[in-house]
This record gives sequence, C-alpha cells and structure tokens, in this order.
Amino acid sequence: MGLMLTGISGCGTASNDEVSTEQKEELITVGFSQLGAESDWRVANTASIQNSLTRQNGFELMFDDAQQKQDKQFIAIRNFTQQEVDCIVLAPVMETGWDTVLQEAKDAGIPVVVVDRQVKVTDTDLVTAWVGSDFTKEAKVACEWLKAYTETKGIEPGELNIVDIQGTLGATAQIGRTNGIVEASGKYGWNLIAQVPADYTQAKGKEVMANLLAEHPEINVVYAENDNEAIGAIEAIEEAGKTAGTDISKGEILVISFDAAHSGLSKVLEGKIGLDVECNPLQGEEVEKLVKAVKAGTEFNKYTYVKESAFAADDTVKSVTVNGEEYEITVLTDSILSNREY
Ligand code: GYE
Repeated sequence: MGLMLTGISGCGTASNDEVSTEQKEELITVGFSQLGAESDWRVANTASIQNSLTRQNGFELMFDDAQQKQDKQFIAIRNFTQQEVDCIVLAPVMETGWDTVLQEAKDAGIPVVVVDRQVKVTDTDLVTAWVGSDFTKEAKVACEWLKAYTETKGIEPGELNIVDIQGTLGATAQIGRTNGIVEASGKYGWNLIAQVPADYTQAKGKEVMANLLAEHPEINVVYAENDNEAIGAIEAIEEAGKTAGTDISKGEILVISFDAAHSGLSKVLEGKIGLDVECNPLQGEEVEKLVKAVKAGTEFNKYTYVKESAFAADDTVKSVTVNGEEYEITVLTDSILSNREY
C-alpha cells in the first residue's frame, strides 16, 4: 500500500531514516495506539514494541500515546483506519467500548492485534490476536504468597488489615488483580478494609495512601496493583512516620506489588516491598511475529500469554501453588536487579 504519514495528529514515525519509495512499499505499515505513559511498565512496553517494529525489521510504525483517555484511542484508531495501515496494534486503556471503532477497522479490512489488557467485544473476530499477561494468575501468586508468608510468621488471618490500591478501573489488569485480593480475603478471613483506584501512577498512589493512612491507622498490608502505586504508597507511609517492611508484628507495613520493573524491584532489594509479582512488558518480539504472520497469512496463536515470575525480599516462602501448578518465588539479589532488561 502507499504511505501517507502526514495528517495523523500526535503521531510520528519510529525513525526518520530516508528510504526510497520502493523500499517503503515493501514495509508493513502499523499504527500503534498506546494507552499512555503512566508507569515504568508502560514506558518499557512502548520501547519494546517500538524497538521491534523498526524499518530494519520491515515496518513503518506510526505511534500515538492516548494519555490514558479512551476517546484519544478512538481518534488514533480512526486515523490509522483512514490511512489504510496494514495492521493496528492496540494497547487498550479499558476492556469495554471498542465495538464500533474496531468494527470500522474490520470493515476497512485492517487486522487488529491487541496487546497487554484485553477488549470485550460482541464479535470476537474484531480482534485478530492478543498478547499479554494472565492477571488473574498474578493475583493468585500474590495472595498465596501472603497466606504462606503470614502463616509462617504466626500471624492470624484476622490480624491482616489490607488496603487495595487499584489500577485504572475497567482495565483487565485491575479486574484480575482486584478480584484476586477480594476472593482471597473472603476465603482466608483477611480484613480488606478499603479499595481505592489510583490510575497506576506514583502521584496518585501516594495521595491515596496518605488518605488511607489518615483514616485507617490499623493498615498493615498494602496490595498495590502496580509498582508506581507501590512506590507512591511507600512515600506516604514514610511521610506518616511509619515503616514499609516485612515485619508486621513490629508494626511495619507489608507492601505487595505487581510489574517487577527496575524501580519496584529496587524497593524489594531495600526490603520495602515484600513481594513483587512480575508482569512482563517486553512484548515487542511477539507482536512483530504476530503482525508478520497476519500479513503473510501464515498460522499464529490467537492468544499468547507471556512468561512471568515473582520476586521476594526474603526466602520465607520458596514457592506457591496456583491452579495446581507450582511457582517458584525468587529472592531478589543485586545481580538479578542489575541484569534486568526493564
Ligand atoms: O501493571 C501497570 C500499567 O496493564 C499490565 O498497566 C498493565 C498495567 C501495569 O500501567 O504498571
């Protein structure tokens, strides 16, 4: 197809290298609607996809950052559709609301590869393929760890006073992680005293936690639905004169987080986050393979789950079992941290 790279508001090409018209004709044009830049995870996810969908790898990439606004994602998708890109890559801010805009892409014959969170659409054919994480499993790993950790330390379930700092409401990651803590609290007899969304940002995480501490001085566990919220919460804990750490019996507040980005893991190493469940943002290579297979008409899996692990501040819990499968809990070390890709 011919290329029209101008006229897309807020979009830019991944690289400005000069290529001949002939070369351009061979490139696979991709419009990538990224939901935002709210977290370290997101920044790593954007970079991974941009680094895979390069001209060198045969792509012409148009990128749009929607600043966590679904309306902006609609505009970006409509622009990509109008430009007749070969493929749209969508990292959706929330699950619902996509039927119309994805139908328009389908009507224009443009395949849509969804990454990270999922979309809930009536016609499942609106999504060509998806790659991302199993958020429900991540939550179960976190909750089974908390159960094993507190049991080993001789803390009664009824002594746990947990707050859940939620992600962006309606996002698959939020739904899976929130459901996990709600279910486990019910099942194990923990007190889930509050659930407040903080949009996955550090600033909001801090603000929410400061308010929660003022209202509920008895909090001894923070279940933060991503690293940036956890880091914000730790700031609030310390500003309130309390300690983020793993010794609940001594009045410390145990923080559990998700992502295992470098910023979060450095808090694990300091002992301020007890457990950080990995959520792998490095989806670029998988997206590259998928888009190439879709374009070539060769076989691909409709759903791909990325591999993930979990990191703890100490070795109290060595593994947890979720859905009959055993997951190793890795004690974080300096060398693991310095070798992390994100
Ligand atoms: O955990 C968080 C980001 O959807 C998995 O979104 C993603 C989440 C991730 O903002 O840091």
